[in-house]
Amino acid sequence: GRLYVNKVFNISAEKMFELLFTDSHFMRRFMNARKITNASFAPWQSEASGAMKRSLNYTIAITNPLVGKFSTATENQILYKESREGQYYLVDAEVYTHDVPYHDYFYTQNLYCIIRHSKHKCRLRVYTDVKYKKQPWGLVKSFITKNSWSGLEDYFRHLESELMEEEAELNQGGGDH
Ligand code: YK8
Repeated sequence: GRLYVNKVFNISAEKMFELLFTDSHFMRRFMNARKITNASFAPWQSEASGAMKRSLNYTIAITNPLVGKFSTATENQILYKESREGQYYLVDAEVYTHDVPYHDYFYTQNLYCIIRHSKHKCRLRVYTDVKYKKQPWGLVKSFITKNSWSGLEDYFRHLESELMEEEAELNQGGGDH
């Protein structure tokens, strides 16, 4: 896998979780900018195991000329029970793209880790992996992997820069941040 984001933000751990994992204005805006449409968010629900789960459905616009222009996607998120409100959040997000070639062979796993640094600071880490449900032919596999990495790199670079803008907005004006 790859570590796409590893950065300390001037945003509390609680606020970071709210920005990324609730139906926040930030996420709505970011999805708009990424041309992610028809988004539906299920609320977080607790599981017998002590973890929380929710799933999202949306349509993504794809710029890759080898693929159609859109794909529907399902993202299943698990907030691990080891998470501690305000301190430490670990979210496993598995993304299935339903309308791309070889969609039944692979999915993407994004692990988001938010760690409290101090009252108003947290570290965000995002660790990403392309997972295979069945083994495709070698050439196809390298094709899927290469195309996935480039899309993911672009997405997380954009997410990091939007979070930096949000950080600047939240911290301006000398409020209680
Ligand atoms: C989530 C991983 C692969 C997929 C795409 C597939 C190409 C197919 C390869 C062929 C288009 C928001 C990606 C990048 C679409 C976007 C997905 C996003 C960024 C030629 C065989 C959507 C995070 C996420 C996870 C997986 C990404 C897809 O929050 O290349």
